[in-house]
Amino acid sequence: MRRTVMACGAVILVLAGGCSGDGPGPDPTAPPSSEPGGSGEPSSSPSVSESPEPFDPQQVDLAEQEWQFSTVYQDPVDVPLEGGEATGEFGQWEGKFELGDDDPLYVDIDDDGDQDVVASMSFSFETAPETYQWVATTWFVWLNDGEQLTQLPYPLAGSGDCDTQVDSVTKADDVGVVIDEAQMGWQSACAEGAGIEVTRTVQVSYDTDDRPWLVQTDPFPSWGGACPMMVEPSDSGGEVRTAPEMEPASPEVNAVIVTSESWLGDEIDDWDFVTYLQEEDPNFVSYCGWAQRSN
Ligand SMILES: [Ca+2]
Repeated sequence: MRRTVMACGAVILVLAGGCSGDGPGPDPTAPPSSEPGGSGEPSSSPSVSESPEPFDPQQVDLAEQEWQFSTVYQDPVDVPLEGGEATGEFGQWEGKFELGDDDPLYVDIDDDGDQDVVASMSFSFETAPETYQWVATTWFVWLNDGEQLTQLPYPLAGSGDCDTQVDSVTKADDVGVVIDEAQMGWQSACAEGAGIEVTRTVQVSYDTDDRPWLVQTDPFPSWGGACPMMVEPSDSGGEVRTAPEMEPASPEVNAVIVTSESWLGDEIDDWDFVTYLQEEDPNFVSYCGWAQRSN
């Protein structure tokens, strides 16, 4: 509706008062048309709403937005989409960014009453002129503050070559979204594919400074964003939290921190972004969380 209001403002300038809104509707006695470009009365009053309609995120064209693209491994780059596409550098590659194949999901992911958006973007690198090889698809949250959408930089979920594969991101019955995905087995070959199925429910929660975080709520509290797979076991101990300053992750089962690589570890002062296993999990499923840095 914001756009309509602004258009109405422009009409005011042009028609000198045609948008004042003091009448109930178009004047039925007005002539059906006036001379083009004439300075007389407008042919009819533009329709006027009594009050602005709420911001509608479905009116935002994600194909024409400035995005940030990242995977859980590679840090964000700015991607100004035009017509749903852009070209540019990502990590070591030069290639093409595109809106993901699936339709945007409109869901109130932070439970504040305003509909937010979950949407995906893919990156393919150019191996030869006009020849592309898919690298990754990442799902992101765009939060609606009642006036506009703002993208959270953290990947919600991601599919990559020889990595986790996302099957679906759907609306949860209660709050948030349900992500069905499959992880690679630890030390398994790429050809074996991602065979360890994981289903997790994720919402956006706010800390005491009102910072938004992706938080897993089911099957247990944990980081809700994409998670790099474990590289190797580690001796690191310490408590893991769902997000900095937030509740403990995996409160029922001991979290065993393992090594992994992610740019998120450089994002927040005094907090490490970690991959952990749940103790005695035979599948070595990787989960993520935040551990306070011990200096
Ligand atoms: Ca919301």
